[in-house]
Amino acid sequence: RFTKGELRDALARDEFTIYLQPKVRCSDDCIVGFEALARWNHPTKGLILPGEFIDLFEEYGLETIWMEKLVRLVTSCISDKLPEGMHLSLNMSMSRHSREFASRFPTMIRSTGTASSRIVIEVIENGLNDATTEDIEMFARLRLNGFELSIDDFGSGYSSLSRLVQIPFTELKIDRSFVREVRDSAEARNMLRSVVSIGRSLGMAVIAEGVEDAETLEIVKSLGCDIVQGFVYSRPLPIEQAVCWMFQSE
Ligand code: G
Ligand code: G
Ligand code: MN
Ligand code: NA
Repeated sequence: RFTKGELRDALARDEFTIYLQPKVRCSDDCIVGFEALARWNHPTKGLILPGEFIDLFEEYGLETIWMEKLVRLVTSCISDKLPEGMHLSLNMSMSRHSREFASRFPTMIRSTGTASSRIVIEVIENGLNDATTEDIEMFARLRLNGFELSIDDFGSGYSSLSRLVQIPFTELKIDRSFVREVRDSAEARNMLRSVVSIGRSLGMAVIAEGVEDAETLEIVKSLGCDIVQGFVYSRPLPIEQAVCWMFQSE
């Protein structure tokens, strides 16, 4: 477990970055965008995954510093590295600081010149349990300002289905734990088919995440998923490598 001092110093030394994982459209196998995933290039311990530091940012009051960095990385990636039309997804928690920060997204992004329609804001389903009226209004404002909104890890949390109606999500990401089961379980396939139908009927793009093999890929395609994200296409890669991968797979 890292101390506040360690994380603060690492932020100051700019040791955090993002890796990118492609999102591939099922209908034509085109890359539609990438998800940005936080990574720590530790000087002695090597690459550290967000499970070991993301929650600590919140606990230590360092979240805003990371989010400022994240927005800089995301907007510069969009304008310098990605072809026109491709989007980049970022993850936000539902902590107080992170919600305050997100309410400033529209002004912040406008000043960078990046089109807000190229940014997808992913919120994990479980974070929405205690969403207040103000939170719902904040998401509505983000959507009105052009941002795409994604409900992440859907099916793993306990948010009520009414959240799906109250918040104008444009994308629904089905949790890996369901996707993993579809090859071997008819129940999981039925569940996935139902979730696809819920997402579709609410006008959302449905993403299967955590697809690792060709057989699962065929199944989630046949069940009507719009987009796939998973090791079957690529692991999350450093920015430059992701860009190379993208041009090679054209
Ligand atoms: O990157 P990995 O592949 O290990 O991601 C693990 C988890 O960390 C995912 O659930 C993802 O949503 C979360 N995560 C990754 N990057 C960020 C980030 O920048 N902010 C927040 N809040 N969560 C992130
Ligand atoms: O934000 P979210 O929890 O959706 O973050 C995606 C997480 O899923 C990251 O930790 C990423 O490394 C991981 N991931 C992406 N594709 C796969 C996959 O095909 N298999 C597994 N096991 N994990 C994956
Ligand atoms: Mn995510
Ligand atoms: Na997820």
